[in-house]
Amino acid sequence: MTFCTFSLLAIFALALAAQISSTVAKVEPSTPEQCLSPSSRAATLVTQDKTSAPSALTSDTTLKSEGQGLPSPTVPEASSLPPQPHPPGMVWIPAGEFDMGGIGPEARPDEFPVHRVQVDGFWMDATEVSNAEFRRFVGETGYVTTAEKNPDWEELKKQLPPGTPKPDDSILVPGSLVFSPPGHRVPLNNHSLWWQWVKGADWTHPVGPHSRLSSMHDNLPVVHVSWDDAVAYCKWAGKRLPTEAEWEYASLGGNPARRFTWGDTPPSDSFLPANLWQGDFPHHPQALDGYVLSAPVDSDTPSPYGLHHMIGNVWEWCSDWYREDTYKHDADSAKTTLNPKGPADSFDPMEPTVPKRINRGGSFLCDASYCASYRPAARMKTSPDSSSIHTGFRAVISDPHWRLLVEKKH
Ligand SMILES: [Ca+2]
Ligand SMILES: [Ca+2]
Repeated sequence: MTFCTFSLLAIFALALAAQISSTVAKVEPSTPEQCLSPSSRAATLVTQDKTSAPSALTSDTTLKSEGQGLPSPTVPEASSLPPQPHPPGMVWIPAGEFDMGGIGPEARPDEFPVHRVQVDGFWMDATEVSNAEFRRFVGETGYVTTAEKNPDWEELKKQLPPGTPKPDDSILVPGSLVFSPPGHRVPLNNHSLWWQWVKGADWTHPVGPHSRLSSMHDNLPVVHVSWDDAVAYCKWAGKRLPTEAEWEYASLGGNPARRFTWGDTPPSDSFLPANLWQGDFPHHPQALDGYVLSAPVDSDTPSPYGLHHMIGNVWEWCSDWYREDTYKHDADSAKTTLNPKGPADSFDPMEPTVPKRINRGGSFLCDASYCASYRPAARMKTSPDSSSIHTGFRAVISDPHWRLLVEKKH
């Protein structure tokens, strides 16, 4: 069975591995099938011994259109939508019920039991939040992202096993996680072989201090944003992050729960339904879909609800805390769970000291040989202070809140 995990603890785990790896033994999941994204900034930094910029990627990766194999868009009839005005850049997700949870051989234990969930209708950003949109937020508010600030050791050590020594001050500097493909085949049970904590990597420097966003990258999804950053953006925009129930329901596009959003056919080198990984993971990217890294936020064929890149491209933050037993409680508590908002706290047995939030949808790094997280039911968990090159977000708003926002603006 596979699991996806991404946390600040794992970032620190990349930071001082040679010195104290024995004190953070929980950080490295043991089976090759696990999705070994570092899910904790704290753990990555306390095991970090190299912080150079990756050499095999640039921020100028060629981007082409894609979308083969997706259903034709069938956006809900105008007559079924709430009255005008509609929020710009958002699509209406009509209220409904669905079976939430894993389907198919790739499903993981934390996706069970499958249970009936009902959600109210809501507006959802048609795309992942772009660099241009995030720049507007930063320009108006002066907001500084987590990756651009010095990590606070007093906060980080709360996520680490007692007695973990403080890393050198040279480690505790602004930075973020960057995918760095090794030059040769590597064992899949050690994510530090393809993830690097890169000093100076942040949303405007996606692969490190020597890369810099320009206007030609405006339409790429913003990355290197922590959950805290995503929530701050949503607050500014008058919106909120989706719950994982809302996210999963919206990804299905009005279809019954299914193994993949497009049906039962797994992605392959000849079937490219989303911006995922092709080639041998992680050392030999082939980008048969046109992209090694992220694609423009609206570059694929939209889903039946008009949503772009729900699957693949970049992971998307959700509002919920992660617990592996969330569904068990939801299934026990009611025949149909109404608008579930997740548990009151977080617990990940893989990293018990690290609280984590949910990410959904998979990214340009997802591959069948690894964690197959390009499924609508796949859950990833990441500490809210972590950021990486393959995680972004999109926002939602209820119709009543949108009406209030319109009133406030007039
Ligand atoms: Ca790709
Ligand atoms: Ca996505």
